[in-house]
Amino acid sequence: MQLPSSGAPAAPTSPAPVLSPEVAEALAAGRPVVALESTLLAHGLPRPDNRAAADEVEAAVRTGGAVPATVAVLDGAPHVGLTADELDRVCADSDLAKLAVRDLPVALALGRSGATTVSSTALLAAAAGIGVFATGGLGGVHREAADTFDESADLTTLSRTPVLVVCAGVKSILDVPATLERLESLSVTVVGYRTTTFPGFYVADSGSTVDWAVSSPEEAAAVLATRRGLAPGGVVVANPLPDDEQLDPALHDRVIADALAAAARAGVRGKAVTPFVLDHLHRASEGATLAVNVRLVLRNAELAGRIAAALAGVPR
Ligand code: PSU
Ligand code: MN
Repeated sequence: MQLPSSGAPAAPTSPAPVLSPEVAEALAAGRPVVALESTLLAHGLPRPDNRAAADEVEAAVRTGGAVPATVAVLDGAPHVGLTADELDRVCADSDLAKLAVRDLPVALALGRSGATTVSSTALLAAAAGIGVFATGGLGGVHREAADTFDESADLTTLSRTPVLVVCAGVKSILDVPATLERLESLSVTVVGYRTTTFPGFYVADSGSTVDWAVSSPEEAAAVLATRRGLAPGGVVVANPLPDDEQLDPALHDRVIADALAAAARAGVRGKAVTPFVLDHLHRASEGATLAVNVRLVLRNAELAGRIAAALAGVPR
């Protein structure tokens, strides 16, 4: 299939992101690069296991045929592509801030450090000219949103940022149908990977469906390239775990209900909710949710690598 131009349209930010040497070289040569977020490492996975996961996720991008570029803010500088020492720092620091787009100006202006969420990673990836990005699950509409108004800035950012995000749907601690409705209102393109069943993060089926499926990395790349020519905003590629790799759905429903009740009892609010609930799940399931979480991120990273390779026109 002949794809339209593979380079990302310029979406410069000031200050410009600091690129690692490998990422700078790959981008200059037009080779495929995949952005990775750091919030899932710093706030979604427990220390010290998160450090090994960081390497595994980067290796999965390479298996897919692209160069990994983990994104974070270090001492006020936005970094796209981290060295091993920088990954050590992001994974070890228990005080690292969680930075969505609205937090970036403060961290950059005041010389602070932080992990980037889907929203801020998407912004910085686009600024660096990277079109493809992998995460675990998108943020979205929280189950109590009718009372709390808690909806992740991931959604509004994807409505204006020209990136393709590979994810296992949205985190199943959220209100999945409401999140899909918001993605529709925000005109974010959503496709399933080889299925119209919308995944439920830890489980293969969220109970919701999407209208479209792509059947190959080339088709996903063509959708992104076409979106860029049409309208601002991004593409979500929802990549479910295979049935035999998902969390047992009965265990899933039980531990999620417990974790949400614990968050409510503890009075956890705002951006602390997602890390609190993920941590509770990892402990309540004796590591089962953690293993599945890492597995789905690895699968998404590899698929993102293949999509980035297709976008760059690299034959595989
Ligand atoms: N995917 C994971 N684990 C995570 C996240 C995604 O497997 O921890 C993070 C992402 O960084 C996402 C954030 O942007 O959770 C959403 O947080 P909030 O609900 O506060 O917007
Ligand atoms: Mn929130």
